[in-house]
Amino acid sequence: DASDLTSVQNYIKENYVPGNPEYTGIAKGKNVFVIHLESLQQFMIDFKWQDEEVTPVLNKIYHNNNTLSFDNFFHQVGQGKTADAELMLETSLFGLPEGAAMVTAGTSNTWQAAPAMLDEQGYTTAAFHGDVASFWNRDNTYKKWGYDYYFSKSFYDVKKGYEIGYGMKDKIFLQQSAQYIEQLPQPFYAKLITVTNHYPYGLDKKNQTIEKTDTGDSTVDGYVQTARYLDQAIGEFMDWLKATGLDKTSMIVFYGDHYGISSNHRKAVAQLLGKEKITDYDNAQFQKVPFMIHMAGLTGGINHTYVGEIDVLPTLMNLLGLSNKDYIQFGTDLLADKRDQTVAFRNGDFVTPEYTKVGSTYYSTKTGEAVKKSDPKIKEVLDQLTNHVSTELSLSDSVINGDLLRFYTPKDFKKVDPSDFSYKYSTVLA
Ligand code: GP9
Ligand code: MN
Repeated sequence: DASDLTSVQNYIKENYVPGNPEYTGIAKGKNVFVIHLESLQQFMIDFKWQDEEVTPVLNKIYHNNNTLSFDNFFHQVGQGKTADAELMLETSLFGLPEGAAMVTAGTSNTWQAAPAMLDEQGYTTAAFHGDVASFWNRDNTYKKWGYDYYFSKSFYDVKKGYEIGYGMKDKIFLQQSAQYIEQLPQPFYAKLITVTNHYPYGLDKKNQTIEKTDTGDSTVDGYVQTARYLDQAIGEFMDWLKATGLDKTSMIVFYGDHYGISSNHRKAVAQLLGKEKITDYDNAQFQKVPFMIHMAGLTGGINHTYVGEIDVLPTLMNLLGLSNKDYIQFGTDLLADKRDQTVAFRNGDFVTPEYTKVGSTYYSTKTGEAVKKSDPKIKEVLDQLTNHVSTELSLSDSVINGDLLRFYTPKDFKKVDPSDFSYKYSTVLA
């Protein structure tokens, strides 16, 4: 009930770290693109297979002077995979320990999500995805998050051979999305969800532009091919942004939603990384995904802070000049100076610059060696971190399970009425 909210609010207040003032408002009024890089892991960045970069376009963006890149950014998803990533990015709440909150609570709950906040700032908000509208209950959840538009499969011209796996092939999807983006009143917030680089990483012959890897693990070896295809699709999209001039007026955010290669494929991963084997520690470090913010005029660089998906929304809010002080959010501005660097995984494990927890074992993050809990000083630190993570996760769960945001509306936030939105093709034509 409403009293549960008090413990959440106390926790949020105690742990609150304001956004980095040097970045406050530097993207104010800009268009925002959030580009979802399906299943793309950080190890693909600068990775070479047979002397060729797999993702040359993203590598260039990663090293660009106008890109803030992160090389210790972790995904934090649970069973909800893509849906958990979307939820964290749009609300700074964790996905649930089981199932996908977008499915179980997306329709019924009250949310304070990015689209609704930006709507208040005069933004047009739109999500784009080449799968059916109902997947992960997006059609209902997006209405509750305040998206003005949701362009799903029925908005696209889908010919034979245009689809693979869960939806339209990324190049065709992004090409056709352009016609809608061009019509959005500016400034806009546009989320584009790619899908071709998705398990089991199948791709039609004519789009294969790099050899498969040779680990012999059939679900791993196609990964470089679909990752390359995704990379080319991004390249075409960036060219289009340049041609339209949108590259000058937009902030472009890229993120990998979760691992592409699960821990069932350690032997193959060891081979790809040139390691003898993949330990539990290695597997935890392997959960890094790309996160990059690209904008004309931005002073870029590679930031090594330990961060995760939960931290994206507070970061974007600060860049856009919005304070998150009144909001119930579990993340912290990625760029904040004195931030806590404990990255919680959904199962209660965590990574910090010092320690990595996997199950009941703790490792030194620097060396990968197991840490002995027999030293009482170390034990105290580890217990404290473990408690902190489980408290954070369970408070976030209580927000979603108790639908607690219905009891509290931040000032400046206008409640969302989902009946304001209808994601029908006919209403866009009109
Ligand atoms: C389908 C897609 C896939 O619409 O976004 O979700 P995932 O399987 O990655 O969770
Ligand atoms: Mn996904």
